[in-house]
Amino acid sequence: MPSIDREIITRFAEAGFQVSPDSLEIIRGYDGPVDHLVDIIVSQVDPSVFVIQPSHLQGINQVEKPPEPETPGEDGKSDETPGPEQPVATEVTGETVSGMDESGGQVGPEMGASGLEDDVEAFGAGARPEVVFDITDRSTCVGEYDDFVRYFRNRYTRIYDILQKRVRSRRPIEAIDKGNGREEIGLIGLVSEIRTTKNGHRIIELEDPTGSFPALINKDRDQVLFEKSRGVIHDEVIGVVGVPSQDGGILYANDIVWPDIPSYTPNRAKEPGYALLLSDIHVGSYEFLDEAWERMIAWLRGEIDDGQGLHEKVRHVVVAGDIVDGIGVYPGQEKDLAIKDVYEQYERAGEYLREIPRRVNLIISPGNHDVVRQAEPQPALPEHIRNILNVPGATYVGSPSLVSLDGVKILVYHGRSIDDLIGAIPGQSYTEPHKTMIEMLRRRHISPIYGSRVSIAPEETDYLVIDPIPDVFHCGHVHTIGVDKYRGVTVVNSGTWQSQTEFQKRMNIQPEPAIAPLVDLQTLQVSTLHFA
Ligand code: D5M
Ligand code: FE
Ligand code: ZN
Repeated sequence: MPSIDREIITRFAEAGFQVSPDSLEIIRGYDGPVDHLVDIIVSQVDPSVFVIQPSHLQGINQVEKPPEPETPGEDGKSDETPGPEQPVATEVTGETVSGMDESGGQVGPEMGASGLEDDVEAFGAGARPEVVFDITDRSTCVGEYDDFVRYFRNRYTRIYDILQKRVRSRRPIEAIDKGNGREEIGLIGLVSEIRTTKNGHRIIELEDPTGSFPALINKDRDQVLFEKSRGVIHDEVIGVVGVPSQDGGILYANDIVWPDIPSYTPNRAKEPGYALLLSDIHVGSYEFLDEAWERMIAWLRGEIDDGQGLHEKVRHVVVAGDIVDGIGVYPGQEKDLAIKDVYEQYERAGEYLREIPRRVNLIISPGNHDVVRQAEPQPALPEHIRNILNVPGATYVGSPSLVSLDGVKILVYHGRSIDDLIGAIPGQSYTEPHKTMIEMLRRRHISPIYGSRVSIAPEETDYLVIDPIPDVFHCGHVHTIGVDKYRGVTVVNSGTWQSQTEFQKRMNIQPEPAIAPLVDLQTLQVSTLHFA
């Protein structure tokens, strides 16, 4: 295989995509740097895509080349006029240049082949985090029909195993007989449809590997059960206990059982140590709160007294995604961007992260603004982005992933599915993200709904199933703080370091920025530190 092909394939694989042979040929014909092109494609392609096809490359001729790397000592200006072989000069070019000017001469690592500076001291002096599970480098899916069948079967089997002890008189769907009007049976199924009859009763269609069967929740018979059934959502796996009708065509439901977590005794660290939970830094946005960030750094370094010497015990900093603001994430984002080049955003993010004292372990997981496959589970940031970030010693994981910090298992997930779940489950809101995270724990699934805003990559194993039970569950994405305990699990949404953007103002999203939750790994108590 020609090395250029290998490079293209590798770059896409790092970002969690496969490339069709036809696309490979088109990309080969592009004369700019492959990594730049791949990043642009990755950040713009629809998240539901698993294989890059020629139709995804229609704008390829319009992809601009990245600005020439700046060398320190130069006047900081890069080539404003595109080279003669570059026919298209859009508005973005000019903006990119002015964005670069704003960073002045302070640009840290040079962009280029590796970008890595050898003399940067590595993070993490003590016990290292242990990655318990993570999709990174294990993606197997191509996104074909069979992959989805296999994926949902795996979801079903894994949640079945959790549910089976709690659903009495279990029966596979094909073995349901005509009822005698008394005898109860239990079904475990994936919710394939939810509908309301013309009389207002609810019908939940359940699927297992042997067939499909409707369960009826009568709105007049049991108010409590009917209310409970409002929380049933598409594609989750639940148990329903009830009595089959006399003709064997429907199940009259008496109870709904979620896989939920049992009352749980969490692991605790043996030695004193804290984990600082961050997310949604959004470097590159005009709204990134650099002053608040610097206050947090000053606290971490012991330059601001918190009265309790908390900073000394911080052993880990976990970032749950949206390190940078990215490009092209929402309509009109250019207007919100102080740095309009995504590589430069990562360079700056690296500078901010390198201000963190080196004694801590830095754990970095991606979000929907980062340059990586958008379909979940998201793999870790790819190698060339890590090189630009240049924070040696950091542990890069996917989203979700389970990481053990001094024996405490923390489930890190950006939180995109919160958008879908808030819309689907009654009583949820952006101001209380911990409640929605608890709904994920109850369903033992990070992102049950298929085909809504979150797109799911049909991996061989459903990495989105919550098993084993985490000690701490950490999300971000919604830019609001939420801290709670649920049956022994510590639930934290770590907010953001970005104040309200114009887009968020239009969408009526009220962020709570510059608050950092700090988890004591010995007691699992959470303090929230305010840096605004
Ligand atoms: O998401 C930040 C917040 O903004 C999060 O609460 C979701 C919300 N959001 C993001 N995009 C949209 C759209 N298109 N509609 C409604 N709400 C949205 P972040 O991913 O960090 O930018
Ligand atoms: Fe965000
Ligand atoms: Zn996000």
